[in-house]
Amino acid sequence: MKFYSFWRSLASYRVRTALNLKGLKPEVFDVDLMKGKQREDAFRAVNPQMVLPALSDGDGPVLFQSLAIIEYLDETHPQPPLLPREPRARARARGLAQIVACDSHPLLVPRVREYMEYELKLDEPARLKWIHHWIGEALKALETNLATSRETGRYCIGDGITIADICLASQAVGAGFFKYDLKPFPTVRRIVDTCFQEDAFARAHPLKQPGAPASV
Ligand SMILES: N[C@@H](CCC(=O)N[C@@H](CS)C(=O)NCC(=O)O)C(=O)O
Repeated sequence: MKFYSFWRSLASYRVRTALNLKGLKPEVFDVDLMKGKQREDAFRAVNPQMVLPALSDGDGPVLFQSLAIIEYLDETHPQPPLLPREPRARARARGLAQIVACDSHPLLVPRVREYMEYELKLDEPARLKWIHHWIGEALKALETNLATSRETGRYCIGDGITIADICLASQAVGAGFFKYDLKPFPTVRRIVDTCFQEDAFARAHPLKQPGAPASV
């Protein structure tokens, strides 16, 4: 397997966690988002969307989009499962994951931040206001769901790690990157702290990757 990623990429962090949980060790190719390497021809040939992560498995087509890649890994390496078996619980796991990966994170990615800066000419406080707003909207939705659902356990769904926990951890790390305070979200914090105690999450953490700074 070839895994195209970058230490700071939250979507790569999601896939890296899933790879660790499955005990998979792909060859890692670093694409430096801070140097704009995702837009160079070499990576454009891998993923025409010019975003991370991407994964190639053998000689099959390159896979893209973190949730699609995680579900592929789950289907091809079923243990440990990253989706609950029961259909309603599966839908809830996917729904929680999508709050992060489809509704919040896409509003903060480099190309959106760059568009705000260079096209819309928004200054840094305005850009940060946007980022904090959308991080907070997702966290409020996640906290309310997790705190009020009887299905919430040690993790988002019962006592087993799912795709929802992988995404929740990436939301928390992203909040940290942008200095967004998690104090008002006790259930989110409890679950994320539990995840971080797991080796698969700890080893996948963006700041533990080669080339990452000690803090951001
Ligand atoms: N929805 C995508 C997100 C892809 C994405 O935007 N990735 C970011 C890094 S986390 C990226 O490569 N951005 C490059 C850019 O915005 O130019 C997924 O979950 O895989």
